[in-house]
Amino acid sequence: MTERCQGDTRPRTGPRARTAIVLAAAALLAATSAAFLPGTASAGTTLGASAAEKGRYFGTAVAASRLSDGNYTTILNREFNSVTPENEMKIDATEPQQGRFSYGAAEQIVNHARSRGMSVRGHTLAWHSQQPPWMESMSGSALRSAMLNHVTQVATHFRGQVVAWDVVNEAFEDGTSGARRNSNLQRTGNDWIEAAFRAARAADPNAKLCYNDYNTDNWTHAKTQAVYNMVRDFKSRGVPIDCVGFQSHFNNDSPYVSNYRTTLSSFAALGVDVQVTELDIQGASAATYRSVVEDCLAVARCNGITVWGIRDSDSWRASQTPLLFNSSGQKKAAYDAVLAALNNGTTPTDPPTTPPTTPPTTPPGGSCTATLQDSTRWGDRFNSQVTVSGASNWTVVVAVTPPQKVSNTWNGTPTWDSSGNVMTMRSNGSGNVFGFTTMANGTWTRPVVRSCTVS
Ligand code: 9MR
Repeated sequence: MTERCQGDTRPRTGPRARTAIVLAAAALLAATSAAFLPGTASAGTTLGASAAEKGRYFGTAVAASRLSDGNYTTILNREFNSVTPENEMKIDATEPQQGRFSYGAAEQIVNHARSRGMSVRGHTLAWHSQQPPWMESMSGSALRSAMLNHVTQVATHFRGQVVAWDVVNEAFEDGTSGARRNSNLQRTGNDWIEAAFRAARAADPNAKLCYNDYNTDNWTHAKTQAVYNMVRDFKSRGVPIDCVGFQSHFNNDSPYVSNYRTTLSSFAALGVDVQVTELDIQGASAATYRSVVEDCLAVARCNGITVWGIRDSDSWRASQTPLLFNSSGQKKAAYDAVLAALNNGTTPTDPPTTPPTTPPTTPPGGSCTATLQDSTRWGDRFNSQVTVSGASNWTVVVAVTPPQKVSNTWNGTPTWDSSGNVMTMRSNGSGNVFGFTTMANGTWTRPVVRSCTVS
C-alpha cells in the first residue's frame, strides 16, 4: 500500500409472540398509537452504544494490518459500531491493475465489522489520489470509462454490505477559488462527479451515496460554499446524492470553527444526510471534541461520526496525538468528553406521548422475560429498547415488519434470518438491556418480541 497522497495539497499537519394475545396487543398498539418515550439522557458506557441510543453510529477508520493487534481489536470491538476501511477500498488497493480487482484486505475489514453488527462506510470509489499507476497515466474518454467501470465493479462487489459510499472524494480546490480541483478526472469533463454517482446508484441501489471532502467545515469558506452549490444543483436535477461527508481533520492551520453547526445544518436543509467522516483534532482538545459531537447531535440529519483511527499511534498524524485513545490504548480526556456529550445529547424531534410497552413474553421452557419499549422516534426511524430479566446469558428473537430494516443495534450481538426481518440478539456481557434502531421505510409497526431463551 502506498502511503503517498498524490495531489494532496493540504498542510501535512491535518427483537412468536407465543400467544395470540401478545400479537393482538402489539398490533392494536401499533395501529392506534405512535407514541414514544422522550429522548432522555442515556447512560451508555461505550461510544457506539451511546451514539446508537441517539440514533447515530460512532465509527472509526480501520486498517486491516492492525486487526491482528489484540489491544486494537479489543477497543474496536468494544467501542465502535461503524468502520471505514482507511486505505483498503481505495482505487490502488481494489484495482491495482486495470480490470484485475483485489478485495482481500477490504473484505477482511468488512467481515470483521459485519460479523460483529458494525456497519461499514465505503471509502472511496473515485478520487484524484491513491490512483494506481495505470489510472494516473490515463486521460479523456478512456479514463472516464475506466473510472465508471471501477465505481460499478467495486460498488457491485460490496452491494448490500456497505451502508454509505464516499462515491467521490476531495474534488474541490482549496483556497478562495471555489473551483473544482484540476485533476485527471476533472479533465474528463465537469460532469464526472454526477456520472460517478449515477454509476454507484445503479450498482448498489440501497446504499447511501456521499460526497466527501476536507476543509469544508467553515461555512464562510469558498470551498464549503462551492460544495454546497454542487449538492444543491445535484438535488435540483435529480442526481442521486444522499449524503455529504465532512472529513473534519482539525489542526492549527484548519481549526474547528463555531459555525460548524451552521455548515452541517445548512447542508442537511438541502435534503441530504451529513456525516462527520474522518474526525481528528490536533492535540485532542476535549472541549473541541465535545463541540463537534454536540454540533452533530443538534442536527437531525447528522447520522454519524467517524474518527480517523483508534489510538494516537494509529493516526496518519500520530505526532499530533489527535485521537481518543493514547498509544497504549487508554482513554484520553477527549474520550470522556465525547462519551458525556453523546449521553447528555438531546434528540431533535418528535416528542412522544404515552409510553406503551408490549406485555412480557415468557416462552415455554424459557426462564427469561423480554420486554420491548419504544424509545426515540425520528422522521425516518425509531429506537426500541428491550429489557431482559431472569438470566444473563439470554437470547431474544425480535421481528420487524417489512419493509422495515434494523439499521443499528447496541449492547448485544445480532444475527438475522435470511429475510433480514427477524433478529436474534444474544447477550454480549453488556448487561440486560439492549436496543436497536429500525428504519421505518414508511411502516411504523412496533417490532415484536418472539422469544426469550437462556442459552
Ligand atoms: O489515513 C490515510 C493514510 O494512511 C494514507 O497514507 C493517506 C494517503 O492518501 O490517506 C489517508 O486517509 C485520507 C483519506 O483517505 C481521505 N481524507 C484524508 C485522509 C488523511 O490523509
